[in-house]
Parts: sequence; C-alpha cells; structure tokens
Amino acid sequence: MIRKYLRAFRAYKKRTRLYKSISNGLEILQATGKTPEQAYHDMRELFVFTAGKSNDVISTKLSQSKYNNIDPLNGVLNLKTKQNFDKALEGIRQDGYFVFDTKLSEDAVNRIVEYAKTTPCKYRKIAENSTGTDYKIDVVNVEEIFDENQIKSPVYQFGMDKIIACKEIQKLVFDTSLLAFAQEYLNTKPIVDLLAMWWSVPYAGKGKSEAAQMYHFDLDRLKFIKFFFYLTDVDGETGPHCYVRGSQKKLHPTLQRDGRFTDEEVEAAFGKENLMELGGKKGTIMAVDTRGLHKGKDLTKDKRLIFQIEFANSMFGQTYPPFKKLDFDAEDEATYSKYEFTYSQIMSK
Ligand SMILES: O=C(O)CCC(=O)C(=O)O
Ligand SMILES: [Fe+2]
Repeated sequence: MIRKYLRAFRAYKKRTRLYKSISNGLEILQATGKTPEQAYHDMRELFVFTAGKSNDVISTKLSQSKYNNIDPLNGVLNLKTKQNFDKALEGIRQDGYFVFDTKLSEDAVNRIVEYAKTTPCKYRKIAENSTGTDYKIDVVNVEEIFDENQIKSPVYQFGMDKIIACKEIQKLVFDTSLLAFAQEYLNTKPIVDLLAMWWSVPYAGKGKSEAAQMYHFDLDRLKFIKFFFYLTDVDGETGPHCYVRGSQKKLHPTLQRDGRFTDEEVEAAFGKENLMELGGKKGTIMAVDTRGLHKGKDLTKDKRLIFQIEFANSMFGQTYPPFKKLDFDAEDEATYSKYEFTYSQIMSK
C-alpha cells in the first residue's frame, strides 16, 4: 500500500518537474526565439511518461485564434466540398493519416523531379558496421547531384534552402488548402516549420535506423502535421510510407520509450491489420500525423522521391536552421504577407 502511494507520489513529482521545465522553456522561446535544449528533452521525456497526453494538454493551452479568411476548398488538395474536407479531417483524426483523392498534376511532378535531378543534395553516410538498428547519423556535408548509378547511402536529402528555391515547391508552400487543413487539424494558426525532400534507394537493408526505415514517432514539436507528396510511383518494393493505424492517439504500453522499434514488436502491439503500407502513384498526396508510429519501408528496387511540408502549432522543440526568404511570385508574396505568422520561419532577406 505504502509502496503504491510512494510510486504515485514520485510520478507526480516527475510530471510536475517536467511540466515546469517545458513551461519555462516556452517562456524562453517567446523571449529569445529558441527552445532550451533541456526543455525540449523534457518534452520528449514527459510525452513518453504520459503516453502522449502531455503534448495534448500543452497544445490545448497554446491554441490561439484561427484565420477565418482561408478558402479550404481551393488549392492543391482539390477537396471541392465541405463534406470532403470534413471526411479527410475525420480520417486523419481517427487513423493518423489520410490519402487524398486528388493528385499533384503531372506537370508539377515532372518539374519537381527535374529540379531534384539537377540540384545537389547531401547524403547520409552510414557506418560500415551499421546493423540497421543502431542510430548514427552522419550527414555528409558535401552536396552533389544524386547519381543512381553510384549509390553511397540509402537516402539523399535536399537542404531547405534548395527546396524553397524550387518554383513549383513554392506553390505548395503557399497553398492555402494545405494551410486551412493544417489549421483545422492543429486547431490553431499553424507555422510552416520544415520542408524536406529526399531520394531513397535500395541499400541492402543497411542504415535503416538512420534512414527512418525503422518504426519511430517524430517528436520535434508539440503537435504537427506533415503533408507528403510522392514524386515517383511507390509500391511495396519502392519504399512505401508505412503507418500504424490509430497509433497517434497514445503510446502503446509495450512501446512506451523513445527511439526505434522493430517490425516484430510493433506488429505484436498493434496487430498486422493496422500496419498500413501507403503506396501510390506519383503525385499522391497524404496528410500524416507522424507522432504515430511510422517508417519508410526500405526499398528493394528503383528509387523514391518524396517532398514533405510540416505545419506545427508552436516552434517549441527542435531548433532547425531558419530558411531564407527569396523573391516569390506576386501571388505567393501576397499569401506570405497575409498569413505572416504561418510563414514566420521563412525569414526576411
Ligand atoms: O520515408 C518515410 O516514408 C518516412 C519518413 C519519416 O520518418 C518522416 O518523414 O518523419
Ligand atoms: Fe519520421
């Protein structure tokens, strides 16, 4: 009996300490624009300790007013009706992901692929003795054009400066259907905090952990949503995004830790029927809450190019290098100014 109370008391003290650290961290973020490293780690620790609940509690407190002038039906998501919008929203709320009916146009896909083929990217050098499960990231800082005949790594990623410089991608960054959807999901004005694009190629199962090809949850922010755009055809062999249906709701008791998880332990916890392999033709668009368990399946042939844009409810968390503002088209400049808060990470020149 006493032991039980002691345990509860210790847990209470731990929760209080971590909540306090995060709350201080939020104040420091507000004053300096940067989250203290410790507060970020405490956010992760508390997330695991509370099976995810802490992030929901803090996020509810952080919610601010929403934009009320966005047309959610006009834009790349091509939702057309309010019913479709609500269905998609309900989909991601329930399952943690939603694959939209529409696709990015073939022209747009081709232009981005062409850009990716001619723009230097960085690769992640995987230690020779990598077992696939250890987690040593070593991003080689040399930028080079991706050459599929000379593979050096399972993934080749583009820097944010390179990504935002692509005209076709700028249209996606400033697409207001994405903004409207993210705002509803996050229940607050969202911030575009991350752009990512990378090639994935077969690498004999090596470096899976480094390449996000083992199950994990993302936790760079308190609450976030990622839109994925497949830019190549993706099937079971060419690296589908894999998502554990419903796993965004709370951490499974057998997986209550931070790090990478094996397929076996994830299957034992959630059942095979909930392990979704999200293949799709090029142009496929999906919204994913990657606080749920997910991975990229390692490829056995060909290559995959994916573009991703993340909206977060706060900049609390990991510090990324800011991206530089370029000159955008008049329409994009207008969106940039109209929703300044959302694009605040896209810095002035
Ligand atoms: O490659 C994938 O599909 C997974 C990527 C991933 O882990 C992420 O974007 O957070
Ligand atoms: Fe991830």
